[in-house]
Amino acid sequence: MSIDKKETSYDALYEVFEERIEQLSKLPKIDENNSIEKTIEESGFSRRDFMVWAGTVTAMLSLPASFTPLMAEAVKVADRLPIIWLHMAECTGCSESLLRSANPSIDSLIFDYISLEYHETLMAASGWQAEQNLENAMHKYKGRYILMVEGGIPTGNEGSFLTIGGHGKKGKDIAIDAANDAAAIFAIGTCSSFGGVQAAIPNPTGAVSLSKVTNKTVINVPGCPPSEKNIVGTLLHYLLYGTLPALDVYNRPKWAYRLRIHDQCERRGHFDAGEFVQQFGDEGAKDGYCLYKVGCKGPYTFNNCSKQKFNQGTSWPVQAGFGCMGCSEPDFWDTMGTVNEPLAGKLYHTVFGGLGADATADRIGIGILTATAIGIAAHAAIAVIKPPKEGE
Ligand code: FSX
Ligand code: SF4
Ligand code: F3S
Repeated sequence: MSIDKKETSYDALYEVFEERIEQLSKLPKIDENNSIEKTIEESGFSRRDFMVWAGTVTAMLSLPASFTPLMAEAVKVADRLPIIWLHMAECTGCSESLLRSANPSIDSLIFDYISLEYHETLMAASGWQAEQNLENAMHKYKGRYILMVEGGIPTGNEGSFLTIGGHGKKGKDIAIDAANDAAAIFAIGTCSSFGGVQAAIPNPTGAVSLSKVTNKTVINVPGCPPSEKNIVGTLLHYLLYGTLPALDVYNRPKWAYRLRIHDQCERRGHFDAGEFVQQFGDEGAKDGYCLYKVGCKGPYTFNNCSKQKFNQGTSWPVQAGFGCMGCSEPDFWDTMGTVNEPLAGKLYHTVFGGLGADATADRIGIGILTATAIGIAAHAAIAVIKPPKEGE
C-alpha cells in the first residue's frame, strides 16, 4: 500500500517536472547558437558521460533513477533562467570552486552554459559598462532572474566599507536592490550565508549574512567554499521544482545539509572503535584513523562533503588527512575553536544551543572514557540531539 502511494507521488512529481520543463522551454534562449550537447561534446565528454552525470545529480537530489532523463532535459533549458551573481566581501573561492578546475567538469560546463547575465569575475565589461550591465539585466529580467550572492555584506559605517563601481554604490544597497526583484535568492558560500571570515570577531566592517539585509527568503548554500555539486544541485532543484527546497533551521537545503560530516565519514569506523590519530604523522595517521583528536569538527558540521567531494570528485578534507573545520556552520571561525584541537572545554552553541555536545566533546577531549566507550557514548549523544527530520 505504502509502495503504491510512493509510486503515485513520484508519478505526480514527474508530471510537475515535465510541465515545468515545457514552460521553460518556451522562454527565449539567451544564445540561439549554444546548446548543452554542443558545449559538452566540444569539451570532450560523451553523451554517456552526460547521462552518468545526470544520474548522479538525480540521486543527489534524492530522486529515483527513472528521473535521470528528465534531469538531462532540465539541464537543456537551464539557459532560460537568467542569473545575476554578485560579489561582496569574500575571497572568490566560491566561484573558483565551480569554475577553476584544471579540466572543466560537467558541473562547471553547465555553469558556463546557463545564462550568467552578470558575474564580476567572469564578464568582460568593467567600470561604467559593468554597472550598466547590472542595471540592464535587473531591468530586463525583473522578477525572473535568480540572484546568487557570494560574500558577506559589510554594514558598518552605513555600509560604506564596501563600495562597488564608478558611482561608488554600497555593496549592501546593490544586494538589497537585486534581491527585491529576484525570483529566487541563493547565498553562495558561508560568507553570504552567515557572514563568514570577515564577520569573525571583531568583525571590523560589520559584515552580516545576506539574509540580514533583505526580508526576502534566502536559500543558504554554505561551505568555504561550497562544492560545485551543491551549487549546481541547488540551481537544478529550483529549475525542476520552481519552489524552495526543504530547508533546515539555517535555511540550508536538506538534500545537501541534513546529515553531519561525521554521519557519512569514511573514518567513522575508527571513531566508533576508538582509534584516533593522536598527532599528525603518527602511525594512526598512516592507517587512516579518525581525526577527532587532531581537531576534526565533523560531529558538529552538516554537509555532504564525503559524498560529493571537491575538485571533480577527487577528494575532501578528511580523505586528505585533515579534519573538518566546520566551514558550513554559522560563525565557525569563532565557535569551532582551535583548528587542530578537539572542542573539549569550549562552549559550542551554534547547532545544538549548548545542549549535549559540549559534555560529549569534553569527555572525549580529556579522555574520561575508555577509547571504545568514547565512540559509543559520543554516537549516542549525537544521535539524541539530532534535529528532527522533515515530517517529524
Ligand atoms: Fe571565499 Fe566565497 Fe569562503 Fe566566503 O567562498 S571560499 S571566504 S565562503 O564567500 O569566496
Ligand atoms: Fe570522520 Fe571527523 Fe567523525 Fe572522525 S570525527 S569519523 S574524522 S568526521
Ligand atoms: Fe568544510 Fe568540513 Fe566539508 S571544513 S569542506 S564542511 S569537510
